Amino acid sequence: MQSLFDTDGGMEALGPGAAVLRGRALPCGEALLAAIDEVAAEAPFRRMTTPGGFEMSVAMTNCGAAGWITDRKGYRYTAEDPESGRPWPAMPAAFLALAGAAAAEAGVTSFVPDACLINRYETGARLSPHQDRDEADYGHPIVSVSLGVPATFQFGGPKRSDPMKKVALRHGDVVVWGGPSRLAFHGVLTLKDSEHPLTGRRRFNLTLRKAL
Ligand code: MD3
Ligand code: FE
Repeated sequence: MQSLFDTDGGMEALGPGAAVLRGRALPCGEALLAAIDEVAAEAPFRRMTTPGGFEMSVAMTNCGAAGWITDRKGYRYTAEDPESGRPWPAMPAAFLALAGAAAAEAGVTSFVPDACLINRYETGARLSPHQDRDEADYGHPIVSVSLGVPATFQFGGPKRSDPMKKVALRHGDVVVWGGPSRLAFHGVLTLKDSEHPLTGRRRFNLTLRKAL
């Protein structure tokens, strides 16, 4: 049985508790992108403002019981989309199935996410290094799914000053971040101009979390 800490057989360890499943979402890529379009029809992508007053270059939306937002007041999860006042769209079944299967492959049984942040990168967009600390229980992993044009992801340790290593994340790559990697600093370098047959010049990233 493979676990987060093995590197054999299609699973690559990025760090302690972080496993890359290369191409794991390739068979369902078109279904995931269709589901993203359905979510965005109800809850459009928007560029949010950080507490410091900067507009993020990455456009975001959410689905599931809880959605991650930022505004001048801070970072948090909400049950409703602040733009519409309505609940976030339901989590598509294809997201739940992929997240559960990927977590199981990495040795985490019964992962049932209640929040999915959907990030949309256009050429020039970036995500500066940060920790994901707005969830109730860091014992649950985060599953990320990369779609569309490739990006360079950087990932360090629990301190901002820890050295960061770079890894390419391509269409269909799934990463399970658990254990000591759950609170690692991470970010995405400026997206280079390139094209993907399914998304044009864009990259989408799903982050599936148990937030509540
Ligand atoms: C490592 N998103 O939404 S996904 C984010 O590609 C975020 O859009 C990036 O960081 C993106 O918060 C990276 C990979 C990822 C997600 C969560 C992590 C890596 C992580 C949490 C802890 C450690
Ligand atoms: Fe993050």
